[in-house]
Amino acid sequence: MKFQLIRVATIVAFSVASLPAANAQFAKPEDAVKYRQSALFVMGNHFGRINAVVKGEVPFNKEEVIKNATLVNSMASLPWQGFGPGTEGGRALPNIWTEAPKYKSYQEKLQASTAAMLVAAQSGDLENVKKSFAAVGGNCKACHDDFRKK
Ligand code: ASC
Repeated sequence: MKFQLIRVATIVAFSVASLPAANAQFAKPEDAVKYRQSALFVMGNHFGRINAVVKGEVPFNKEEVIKNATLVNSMASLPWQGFGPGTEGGRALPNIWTEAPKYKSYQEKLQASTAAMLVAAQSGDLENVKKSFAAVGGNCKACHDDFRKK
């Protein structure tokens, strides 16, 4: 009986330890949805601040753009852990889970482009910033078109 219990406890412990990290980090699926929406919101907000510079609404200040590009680049790695198994909902289309490799490739493209935007910001050349900004925006849009509810 005691041996049985230890066996069960061991199996449970190992099963929990091998759960995907995304599940371990959120108490309930709604928390994962909230997390990913929050991360995307913060990313969008800082991207929007660069947009204002690109559109000429706000004067180009290299240090400010570097700050915002750094934040966009950091945030770009976060939302995806909020799309774990069993977290369907919000504006997420079901193909996020059925076309996982494609979804992942979009994430990677986005992250490559946000890293390039940061490099562009550091160059201090507004034309570089504009080009790299457009590339990031294109990646945001491509993913929204294919994976976000209209
Ligand atoms: C933004 C923002 C997005 C993207 C997207 C680009 O500023 O919040 O989600 O740009 O609209 O097409």
